[in-house]
Amino acid sequence: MSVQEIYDAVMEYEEEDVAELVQAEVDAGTDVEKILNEGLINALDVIGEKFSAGTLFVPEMLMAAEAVQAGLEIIRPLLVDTDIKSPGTVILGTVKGDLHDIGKNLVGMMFEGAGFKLIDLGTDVDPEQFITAAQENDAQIIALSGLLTTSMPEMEKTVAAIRKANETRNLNVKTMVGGPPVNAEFATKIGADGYSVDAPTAVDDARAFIVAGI
Ligand code: B1M
Repeated sequence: MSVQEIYDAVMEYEEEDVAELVQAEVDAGTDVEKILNEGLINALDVIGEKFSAGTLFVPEMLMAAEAVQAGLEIIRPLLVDTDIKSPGTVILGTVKGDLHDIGKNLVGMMFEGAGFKLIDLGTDVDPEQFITAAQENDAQIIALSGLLTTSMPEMEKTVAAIRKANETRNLNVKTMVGGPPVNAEFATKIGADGYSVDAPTAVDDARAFIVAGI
């Protein structure tokens, strides 16, 4: 039994095996970060490279994603169980036109693990849905995820709509963006308040906004 076996099972799209192997590693006390990064996420990176190279296609990419999701479900309780007092409320979603949700789900789990109240709007979320959810839940932060290059203009549109709502609709939220096509420079360019490279950093950055009094 090893983390390598988890990686291999993802590469073979063996969803049930992934769940069982992750559970076995968790039971054996293996570091969750190691299971996550070396077993699950690493495999998806290689799947992505093979997709780019044309050696596998969307159905295989989807089966690998489902296998990873099965592993994440086993890890979820370890990431989200907490007694920490809520630092604030975060609205999270993948922007319009983009259906990728594994990274977003991971970000959500880490927010929950840090005690934040999380409203996860899912994928393919349009700007108005983010704004309405923030208003209804008195949120401090809206976090946008996107994996496609075409998600970048959608993020820009969404951030612009939120900034306008901050000025005209009695909203007071900070916007954070993340995902492989974006970076800090892009975040600044579109007027977002922050960019976070990964899930733990997103939590630290959100905490910093709250501590700074938003
Ligand atoms: Co898609 N896909 N996909 N895909 N897919 C990519 C993204 C791609 C890079 C693959 C490739 O070509 N190498 C490519 C995008 C190219 C581009 O635009 N530049 C691509 C493509 C082209 C497509 C389709 C267009 C394919 C097609 O239909 N021809 C299609 C688009 C569908 C749509 O969205 N409209 C598509 C579909 C799919 C599947 C449905 C099959 C599946 C997604 C299933 C799902 O999510 N439930 C899928 C998958 C699995 C991938 C890859 C292989 C893996 C993505 C992933 O989950 N990574 C991906 C290649 C790759 O990334 N290596 C690829 C693991 C995840 C943990 O990482 O999401 O980056 P990530 O999250 C990280 C950080 O980015 C950060 O934290 C996380 C880590 O801690 N982060 C945030 C993420 N969001 C954040 C938000 C924050 C902060 C940090 O807020 C503050």
